[in-house]
Amino acid sequence: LPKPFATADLIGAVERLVAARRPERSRVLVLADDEEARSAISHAVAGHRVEVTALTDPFRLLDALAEHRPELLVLDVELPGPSGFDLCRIIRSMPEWEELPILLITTQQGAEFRVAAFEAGADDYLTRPVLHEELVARMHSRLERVRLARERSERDALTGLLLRRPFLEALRARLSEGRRQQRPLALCFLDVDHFKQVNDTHGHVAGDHVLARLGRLLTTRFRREDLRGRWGGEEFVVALAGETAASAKEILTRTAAELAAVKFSGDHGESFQITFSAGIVEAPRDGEDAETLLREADARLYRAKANGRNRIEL
Ligand code: GH3
Ligand code: MG
Ligand code: MG
Ligand code: MG
Repeated sequence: LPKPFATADLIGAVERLVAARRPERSRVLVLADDEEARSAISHAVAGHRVEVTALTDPFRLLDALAEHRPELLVLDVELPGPSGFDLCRIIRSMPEWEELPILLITTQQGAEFRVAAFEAGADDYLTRPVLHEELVARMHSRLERVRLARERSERDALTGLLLRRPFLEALRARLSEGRRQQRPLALCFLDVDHFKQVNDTHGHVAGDHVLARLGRLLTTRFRREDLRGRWGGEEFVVALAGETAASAKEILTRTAAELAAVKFSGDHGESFQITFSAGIVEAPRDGEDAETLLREADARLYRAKANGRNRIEL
């Protein structure tokens, strides 16, 4: 179970919780040749955690996409030179921007226009005069979809935990936050014991079940702001900001006991139990950067295996 907070830790914990939940600002690129459209958009999104970059020159669009990497493009259809439709088609033909949501703004009405807009690859459109509330609502629904898709792409389907790369990125951010606040961070490296044998004896389906269950335990038995990842196969990583290696060991020992009590069932109806081994390191004591810490945690995990498995080494 998550360890109870001392009163003195409570405020810091709440602050970290809020920081962890606060979504980043979404990046929106707007291409419109009239000041009215651009300022309407900037006004409409003010205070909505959206970062707007406005552009007037259609010939600068591709450079601006590369530079700002927006999560949504708002495109004026009536432009001097290439129309919004043309630009839409060009962007859609580039693999890099295949999935970028495009919202068209136009003065044209009618079914013929709407068909042409979607055929050019737009996701949505608005007719002028633009209603601010409607613009914000449409932008946010697109951005929310983008955010959810990105979150899903960062997670492993079987366990729901972070994949290696997103875990590493988040870990680096936590480490530098820890350095600023002069707080420790515990990093645990886990590996299921004799997992090859689990697969061979009880079948792959049962093996997958074990991994999913362990993923769930790691998700529910740690604080929401702790980071958990599936490093690969049957290897997992957990980072606990503000914890020492010793306090992380207490938490992980409870998780190990809980896992050991689970009765899994194999291919032939037989039941079996599993254990894991782990190595734990503490920043900054054992290292400052992610690579050093992971290497040392892995070395301690290796020692746990050599010392008989079902063990946690500091
Ligand atoms: P040790 O106690 O030393 O860690 O032994 P082990 O058998 O757990 O280690 P080993 O690295 O030899 O075997 C890991 C096995 O994990 C081999 C691989 O087939 C299996 N594995 C990796 N990913 C998955 C998966 O997604 N599902 C299942 N069912 N098995 C997996
Ligand atoms: Mg115009
Ligand atoms: Mg392994
Ligand atoms: Mg193993």
